[in-house]
Amino acid sequence: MRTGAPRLASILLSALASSDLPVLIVGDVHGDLERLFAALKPYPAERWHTIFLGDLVDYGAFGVGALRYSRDRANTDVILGNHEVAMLCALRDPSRVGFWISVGGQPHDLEELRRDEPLQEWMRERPALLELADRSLIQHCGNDAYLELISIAEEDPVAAINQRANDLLHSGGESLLWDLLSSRNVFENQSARLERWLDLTHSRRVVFGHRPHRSSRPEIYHGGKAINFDGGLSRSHRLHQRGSALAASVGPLSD
Ligand SMILES: [Mn+2]
Repeated sequence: MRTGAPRLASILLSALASSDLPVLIVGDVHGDLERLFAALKPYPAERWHTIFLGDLVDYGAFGVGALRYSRDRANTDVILGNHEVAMLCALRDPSRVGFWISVGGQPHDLEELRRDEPLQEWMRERPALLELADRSLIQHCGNDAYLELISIAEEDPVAAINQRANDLLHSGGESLLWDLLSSRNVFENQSARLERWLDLTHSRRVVFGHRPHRSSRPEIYHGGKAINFDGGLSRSHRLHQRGSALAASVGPLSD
């Protein structure tokens, strides 16, 4: 039975991070609201701590809609993907719009974002990394490129990386962040790098999206130490595979 003090602590924690709820992970949405809603149907917001892995925008027509939905959903965290960074870069610097369109940017979404300054600021405040109480580390890309944002001797590398990413988004440094967050996924093939990253961040596993896998469930590597939840949800993504399973991108994070 719980005593008073831990119960109070748990109430405080859940107010901060919905930590009493089971975790639901949502991989890259890329503007496909219809498939997102279908995938979320079995998971009511009030019963899950939902975590979006970033890349809600680009390719599909409803990028800003997906951002607003994730922002407003109860008990939800949203982390930063490389496509949010590219969109913020295009927003600030018109010379970058062409590049952003070449990676799936939707001009109508940019205009919508331009009219919504609170949404812009909310995007800039998204963390690059999220640590859960069970020592799961949540991030967009399946690689350790985030390390290039800090000196390796940081006592709390996750906090330092988030701070540096936040600084870059507030000081015109989106290009650097785009380069790092666009690095390809390596954890599935490079277990030594995965182990080093887990060690450095004091994590037991890492959860990411970024590059569509081809399984009907989230793809699990190295005995569960790395899990990819990008199941190619968006029908507009250049790597979308017809008939890709909703459950490949959206599902509970097991214990
Ligand atoms: Mn990505």
